[in-house]
Amino acid sequence: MHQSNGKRRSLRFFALACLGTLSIGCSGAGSSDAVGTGGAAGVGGAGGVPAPKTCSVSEDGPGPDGELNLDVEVVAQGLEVPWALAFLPNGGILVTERPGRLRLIREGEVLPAPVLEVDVAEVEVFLGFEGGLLGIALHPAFEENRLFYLYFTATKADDSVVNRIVRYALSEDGSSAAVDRVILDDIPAGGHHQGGRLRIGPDGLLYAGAGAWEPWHSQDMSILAGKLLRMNLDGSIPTDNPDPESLVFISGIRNTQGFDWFDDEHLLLMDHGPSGLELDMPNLTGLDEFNVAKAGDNLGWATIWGCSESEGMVSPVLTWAKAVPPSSGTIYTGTAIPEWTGSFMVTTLGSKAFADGQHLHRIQVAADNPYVVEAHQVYLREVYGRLRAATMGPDGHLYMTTSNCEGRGDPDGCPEEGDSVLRIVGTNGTRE
Ligand SMILES: [Ca+2]
Repeated sequence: MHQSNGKRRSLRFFALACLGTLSIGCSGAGSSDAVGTGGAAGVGGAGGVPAPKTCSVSEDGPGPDGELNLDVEVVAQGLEVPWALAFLPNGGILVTERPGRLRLIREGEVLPAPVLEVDVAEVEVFLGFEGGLLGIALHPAFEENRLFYLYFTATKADDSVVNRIVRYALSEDGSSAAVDRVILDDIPAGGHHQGGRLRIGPDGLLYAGAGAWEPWHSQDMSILAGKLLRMNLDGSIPTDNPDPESLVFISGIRNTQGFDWFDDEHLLLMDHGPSGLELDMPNLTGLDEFNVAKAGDNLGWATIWGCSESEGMVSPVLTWAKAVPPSSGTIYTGTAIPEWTGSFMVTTLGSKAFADGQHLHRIQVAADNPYVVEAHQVYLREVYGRLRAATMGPDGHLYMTTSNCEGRGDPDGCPEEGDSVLRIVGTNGTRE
């Protein structure tokens, strides 16, 4: 912990004041860090999208159940903590397994030999290590150059633990891959909160969610942890980044594993709320976040959380009193479930103690304003356990992975068939 005792006391007082109400617009009075009158989300509004200063708290569990019965298919099984998916032009699916293996799924079969084994860090830590082989993204010109990116946690020669983005070239038959180059190294890492999601944005650039193990990292703009990073495809800094000398695109993040683009300007971005222990406030839990964020926004961690506000920081649009730990998030672009088209679909990682935090969450924002949540619903509550990846497939269906073989939610939670890749292909009427 790198904060002074004085700072810690201030944060503790703030948290108690805020949790005492858990209400919309908890203003953070009592904290020297928060002014309660700042713009919060109100600093937005460019591009014709108004940005209201609203933040709502789902007080009573994760939300209402969705009304549709879903047709869910098992695409593949026998995996160990599959973290991210990438769809190859020939129909194959690359899937990362957190212990360090890249696997190829072909016609429903996971090929026995990994495409690649990555030497990932192993760290002994309370509740288990969250690092390993995490995100994957194909280069936009993959069909020509066979390049793809991986994000993983590595131990360096001096025993420090970092997150790293490396670019690889996939062999023609997809059975192996070779290092092309290191794209970004030395993202500070720890036991938890690795971030790890990689995506190519609508601008064709590479975005990486980097989590913060040390809370203070998120507000230090010279540190890559606790940020959404934006980089050219070779890892260099885009000249139109908010700071043209920095990869930081959005700051004040605790641990994002899921984000997508509402339009060219606005990202929908999930962040994890506090566990409390990291700020010496064991009762400060829950408050996972759905944010709308633009280039240069500061999402507030570890100065504000929940609906509290502070000048120059952007509060979430929706947060939950009880933990709904979000992993991936993707906008449903398919038409098989027309009611979902345009919705932000979020997989969540509840533990056994918060089992209704294990589900697929649908967040519907207004078609002309992402800051307005029109509805949010819970699907597949406690059906498949912990859900990790959420990715739209080229077939227009939503693919997900389970994450039950990591022992985090339930040491006995790993089924005989291991973790799975699932896809939702349609609906089968409505709930009774
Ligand atoms: Ca936040």
